[in-house]
Amino acid sequence: KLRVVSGVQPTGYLHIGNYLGALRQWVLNQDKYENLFFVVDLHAITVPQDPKGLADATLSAAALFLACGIDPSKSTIFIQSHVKAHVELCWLLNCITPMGWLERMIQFKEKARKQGENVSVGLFDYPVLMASDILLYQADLVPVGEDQQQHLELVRSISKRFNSLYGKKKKVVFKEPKPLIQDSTSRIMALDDGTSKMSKSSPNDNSRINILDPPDTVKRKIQRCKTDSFMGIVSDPVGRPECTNLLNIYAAFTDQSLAQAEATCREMSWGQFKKLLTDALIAYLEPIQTKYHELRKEESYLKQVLKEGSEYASSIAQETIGKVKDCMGFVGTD
Ligand code: AQP
Repeated sequence: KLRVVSGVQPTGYLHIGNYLGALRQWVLNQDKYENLFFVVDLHAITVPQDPKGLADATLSAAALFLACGIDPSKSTIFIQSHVKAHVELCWLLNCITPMGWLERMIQFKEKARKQGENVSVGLFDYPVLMASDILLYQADLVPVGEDQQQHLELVRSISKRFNSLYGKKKKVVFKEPKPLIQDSTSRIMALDDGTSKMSKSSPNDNSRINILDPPDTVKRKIQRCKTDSFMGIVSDPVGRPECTNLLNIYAAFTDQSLAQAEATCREMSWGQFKKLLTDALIAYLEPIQTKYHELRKEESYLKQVLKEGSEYASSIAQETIGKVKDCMGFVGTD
């Protein structure tokens, strides 16, 4: 089986965009690939995090992996910082990655512009840590949305560069991972602006539906979300981005195509459609939330899954680290 690695940052609590764009697809592909899914807490601290908030968001994300249907007997689940090799490989790769490659990263430029002088070295180095996450496990495929494609290209370049610098007698050290392109309809936009991505770190909690939002909160957020003054509920990405996004969400949570959802909702008023959407979301999220709260009440099972996951991941990672250090000329301990 091809190996897939993917992660989620505990920069907040997971929302329905994370669910549709990542978790749901992970679950659907669980039998097809060999999977390693992790909560990338080391990535999260590239922007400031409150320590208590980070710990809770990390465990919450891991519990949601399970609650949403990741089966630990099929997929490996762990917390990134529990496998020390991520940091170790990151340093080794830092030393072969030209600064100019990182300076070209659009996401860094955008985030750095917002943060001004306080931007950290860690944020600049984010793509090299991502390269470590992937190359450590010799991943074949990495699920990426549009915004991560440039990073994955960089990971491939780092892999090539390392192989050409240190690969012995044409033997490659790292695989060159390929993108597993995500369906573009799974890109979910914010509730307060249909042209920007729903995001867990946005300061406005009303801009997203969190997977863990109780029914009343879902209802209130949908009631208040941005709409438009056109008649009918139809998809029109350019002219009616908010309407298109909400229709897309409705289609996804009722397991229909966009065209099917449009056929049902075309003649509806906003009031009728919002009621339908609210009910669909609440019904879909309810069993996930029940499972989640069970897992968080008694955390020993969750912690055991994470411990076993990190042990298994470490065993693969150590093999790669051993090879890499050997190629680079480090003296071993035995
Ligand atoms: N709005 C979205 N629609 C579809 N998929 C999304 N993902 C994120 N937002 C959406 C997917 O979720 C996975 C985890 O992403 P991440 O934690 O690495 O960070 P992100 O992509 O930057 O997600 P957020 O929620 O926007 O977090 P912040 O606010 O911290 O930047 C990825 O597979 C991503 O594609």
